[in-house]
Amino acid sequence: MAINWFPGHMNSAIREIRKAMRKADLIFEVLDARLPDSSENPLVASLRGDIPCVKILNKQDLADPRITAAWLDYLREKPGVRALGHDRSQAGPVHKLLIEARAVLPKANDPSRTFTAMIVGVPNAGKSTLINSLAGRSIARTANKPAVTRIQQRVKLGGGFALLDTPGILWPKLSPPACGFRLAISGAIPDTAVNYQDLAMYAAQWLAEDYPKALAARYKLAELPPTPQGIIDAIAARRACVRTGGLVDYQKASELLIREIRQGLLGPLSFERPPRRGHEGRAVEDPGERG
Ligand SMILES: Nc1nc2c(ncn2[C@@H]2O[C@H](COP(=O)(O)OP(=O)(O)OP(=O)(O)O)[C@@H](O)[C@H]2O)c(=O)[nH]1
Ligand SMILES: [Mg+2]
Repeated sequence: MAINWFPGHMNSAIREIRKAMRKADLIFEVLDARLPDSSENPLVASLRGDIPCVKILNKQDLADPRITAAWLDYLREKPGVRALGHDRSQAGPVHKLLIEARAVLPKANDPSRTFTAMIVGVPNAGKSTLINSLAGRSIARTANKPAVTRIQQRVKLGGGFALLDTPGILWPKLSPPACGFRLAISGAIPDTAVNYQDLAMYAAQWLAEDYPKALAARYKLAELPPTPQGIIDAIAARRACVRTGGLVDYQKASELLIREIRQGLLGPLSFERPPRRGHEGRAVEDPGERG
């Protein structure tokens, strides 16, 4: 079943973002490095017009570094786009992000100006954590669940910058369905709006195709069962997700698999790959190296 989550507060958050964007000098668009395509909100592109934008592939510690590098190459080919990888271990006020920001700002060296950089992205992408890293202190509230920031918060940095934290926003229809599944597995959609058993089936299929060795190693499976259902059964057996009477506890096994993916316990994983350019410049599927 397709996943969608567009609660009322998001509509008002979008209205506020639209209003504040008129005064922004720069957008930091926080994408999840594991899913740079699915976490790219189409509303941001339509709202920002020609305001300079730096795309930040955040949580790169959880993503496959080879694929993140390929995404960065792919994004940098787009006209006017700057892109860089980031994760929360990189702290401090004098930061490569601000160097990137200056590079895209006209009049960046005008000492009389304070530039406002607006930070936007899907829920739980790490926007508030990024603000805290840039500020070098804990100003914005963060937590490992979606929709923590509910109102905009302006934070003044030294060096001519102010940052505007914003609530995470999604869009009304998450399509294709894989986009909704990837966002949900990443943690951008709250537990109450997802069915963990559906997520686990999707994840088992994806991991068997893209990361069979990591999957087999984590759950000590000598051989991977040929179906997603078989994989969940095998994980359940390994981790004692069994009810009295020997019935498989699918909910428990599904939650365990999704939680361990989110925590990076299967190793760094990328949920999607950039399209590769074919001879005529058309995007073709990148078979890449899998395993
Ligand atoms: N592994 C990892 N986790 C991160 C990183 N950045 C943030 N997080 C974690 O992701 C969770 C969400 O971080 P927040 O900064 O609250 O995310 P947000 O985008 O502000 O979320 P909303 O305000 O709900 O939209 C927290 O548990 C952070 O510690 C990162 O680079 N790597
Ligand atoms: Mg936040």
